[in-house]
Amino acid sequence: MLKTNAISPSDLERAIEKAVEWLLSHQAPEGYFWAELESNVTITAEHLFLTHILGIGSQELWEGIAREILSEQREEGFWSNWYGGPGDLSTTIEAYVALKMAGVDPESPEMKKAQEWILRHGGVEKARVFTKIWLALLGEWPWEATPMLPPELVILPDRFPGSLYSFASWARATILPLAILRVLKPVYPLPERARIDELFPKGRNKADLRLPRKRGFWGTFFYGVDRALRLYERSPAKPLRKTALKEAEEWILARQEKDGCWGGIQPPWVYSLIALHALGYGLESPPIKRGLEGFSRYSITPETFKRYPFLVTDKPARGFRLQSCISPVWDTGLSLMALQDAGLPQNHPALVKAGMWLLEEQIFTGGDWQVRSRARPGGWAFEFDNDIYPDTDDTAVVLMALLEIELPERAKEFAVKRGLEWLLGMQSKNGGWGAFDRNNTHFFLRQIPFADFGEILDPPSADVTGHVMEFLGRMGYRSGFKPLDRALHYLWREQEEEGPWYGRWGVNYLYGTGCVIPALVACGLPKDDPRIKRAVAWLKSHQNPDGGWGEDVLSYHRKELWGKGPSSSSQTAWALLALLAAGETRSEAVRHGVEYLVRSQRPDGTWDEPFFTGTGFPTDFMIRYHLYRHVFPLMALGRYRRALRGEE
Ligand code: R19
Repeated sequence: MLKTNAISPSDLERAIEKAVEWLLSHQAPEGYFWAELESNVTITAEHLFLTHILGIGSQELWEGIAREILSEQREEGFWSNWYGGPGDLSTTIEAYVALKMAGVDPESPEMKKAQEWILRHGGVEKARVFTKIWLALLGEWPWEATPMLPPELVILPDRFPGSLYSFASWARATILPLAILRVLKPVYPLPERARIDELFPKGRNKADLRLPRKRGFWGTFFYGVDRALRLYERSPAKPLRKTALKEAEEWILARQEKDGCWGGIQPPWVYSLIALHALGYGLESPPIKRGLEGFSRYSITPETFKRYPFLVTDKPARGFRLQSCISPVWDTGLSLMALQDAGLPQNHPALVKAGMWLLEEQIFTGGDWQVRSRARPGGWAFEFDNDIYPDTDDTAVVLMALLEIELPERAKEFAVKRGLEWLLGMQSKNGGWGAFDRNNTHFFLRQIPFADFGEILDPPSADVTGHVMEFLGRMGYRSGFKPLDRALHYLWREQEEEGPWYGRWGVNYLYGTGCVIPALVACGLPKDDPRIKRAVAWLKSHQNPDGGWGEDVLSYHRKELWGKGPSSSSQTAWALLALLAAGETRSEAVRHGVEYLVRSQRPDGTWDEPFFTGTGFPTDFMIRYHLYRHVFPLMALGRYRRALRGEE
């Protein structure tokens, strides 16, 4: 074993103190914590497309967008979906089109390199369905060469397998406006100078217009359904069409949130605006007006830091970029957990202020999750305003964060009671928890031709289940409590042969395992349970020589990369959280991991981490939470110090 200069107790103290100070200096006056949620350039490029479609693009905005997109281009000419990742064809096409529309010279070296890269990788015809839909809107791809999406979906009975509610919350909110667009087929043509003939390898007229065909019974089945829908589309009489379009429109209008967004995320938001516009809603109509205004809180421009000087990011505002989603509730929950682990007293004003803010954010109104669950409302959502879509992950973390803070006793008790009740009512039949819905497990739907990107389902995952169970454990629930026993069974079924758990919303096995082990121990499982030991052994055997842990995004595709990659502060912390929970405080692995964190801390008290360690959808949509590099190391160091003290 490598011998390193051991860090002294005072080094540890100082590291924690500096990290606490840094975090407290980034608290909003209202009490919350908020960091950028970075994704990829498609979100920003699509914003340019939106402004073109609505006719509201300004030269200044488009130049700002172009600057942001260009600054993310890689040497080889492509754009990737995460730091250090491979080029992504659809992302590169969208970036190219946006730049060309913004007026970047197509003969410039940047554009030439991008164009050549796109052609070498198959061009427009190999892009994902979402990209083709954008190009159809811009008149650069035939609407006919996109999958059918019948708006009649909205009138299928809710319990019907394949109805709207069989899809994940984000998928149904996205699919419905797209279904409207798919039948209206509006085109908002590009000016001649911005057209993209140069992105078709065999020329525009020889493009392969066939749908990507999926294998297996359901693949063939849905391919047949698509053919049948095309026949139906040609028939002059579509008795249900008018009703369906009206209902789809109503469905969309009813789901616009207070701040004008849909689902708190960019895809349903832009498509809903375009669909409403295509249905005849003007720019001054309330839904479109509010919808457009809402984007200001999701975008990052030089103005942003005047309004939100506390917003955490390590990227300068070069112009205009858009976040796919925002995470203030999540950031606040995690920050509170970290500050408490670091030993702040429970009546500290920063904790109380943030706790009060979280109490205000609890959602007592209904939402789409009610179609599959009879629970009373009481959850939290990820964003400021996303009341129709609370999620179990945020709810569990917020509840853990609130449990010990000194808040008005009755208010806290009520919040915890209703949060707990909501979580219990959201448990899936298989014992686990999905993020936004219960029993969202109609796996055959993954074979529809539309689904070539991301995830259209929200089945239970080990990481979310871990968070909920850790909360139950902290509440004092133990084996014998039925929901907890069912959840335990679920987790044991999900454990990999080698010991770790898959990370659905974080990269990857380090995240899953970092969520599950603390949960198991919180629920009273013995630390020497052989299954916990197996996970501990796996973690120890994946520690890097520098003492840290890291895991590459490509671990989602390649087993030999599980738990492997350059060390990062958040992933090191996840491994430590698991090891500390498992009673490994005095182990060489923990000591070495803590040293890595202390040594890599910046003089200002925070950490650097370029890696994307958050997951929207494994490899298709990766996210970088700009507080992960800070809150998780602080949690780990705090718990380490507490464990040492506990032993003394
Ligand atoms: C903690 C809390 N999490 C449970 C919430 C994490 C939210 C991550 C941000 C997700 O933002 C999105 C969501 C959806 C999309 C899509 C999309 C893909 C397929 C279909 Br069908 C519809 C939409 C594309 O980008 C997204 C970003 C960790």
